[in-house]
Amino acid sequence: MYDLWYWPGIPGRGEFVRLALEAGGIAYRDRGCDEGAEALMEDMRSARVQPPFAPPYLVAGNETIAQTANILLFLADRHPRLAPADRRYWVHQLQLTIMDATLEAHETHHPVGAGLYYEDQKPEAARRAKEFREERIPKFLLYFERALAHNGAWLTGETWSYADLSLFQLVEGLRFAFPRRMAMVERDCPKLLALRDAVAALPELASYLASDRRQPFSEGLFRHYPELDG
Ligand SMILES: N[C@@H](CCC(=O)N[C@@H](CS)C(=O)NCC(=O)O)C(=O)O
Repeated sequence: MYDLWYWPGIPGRGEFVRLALEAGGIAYRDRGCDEGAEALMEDMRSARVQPPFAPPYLVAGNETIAQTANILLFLADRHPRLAPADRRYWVHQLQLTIMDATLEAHETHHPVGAGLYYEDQKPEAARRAKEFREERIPKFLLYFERALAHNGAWLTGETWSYADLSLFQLVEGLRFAFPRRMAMVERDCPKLLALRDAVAALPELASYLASDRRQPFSEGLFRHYPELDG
């Protein structure tokens, strides 16, 4: 049994871990969602030999593992279904790239400081978002499209790995935040869209995706400010 700690009420980076746990049929407790933000902050303050810097983090017995891509790598070591052993570094490489894209998406609305309000950095956000949607979204998505062209329906070929699940979540987040731009870019990414649809249709995820445990987008990493889209 694992304990996942992440902020309640938003999918955020916790969702990349949740999707892997859910699709892998791995038992876990969603402690932040179940017990709230106060409990999360209290747990963060507790004395640990290997403290996490920020959520999400996973507690597995005596070990606490943080950094989203690191958590997924850790899980795949213990649950081989999550990534083929002979392509573990490829899957990790993809995951790190997905996390880069995710951070850049966050920086479109918080380009100056994560601790400041969006309202205090709107001109910088407008500049940053323009570059992100015109240059970076196509560059990231066409990279994944190219990766799929060399591998097949999934990023490792025959079946899904945790990177496919995370890529689904990235597309969902970008669609939420930048619907107008995504409608344009998606035309050039048929394989990526097929992967997105295949993850959405996975029997392993059906009950989770239909449940209220799946947090809707709102605040957090992916935010929809119409003035930042276009
Ligand atoms: N690189 C880390 C980033 C972790 C992170 O920034 N977590 C956010 C929530 S999504 C947070 O609560 N950060 C607090 C902080 O940076 O002070 C990861 O991929 O897990």
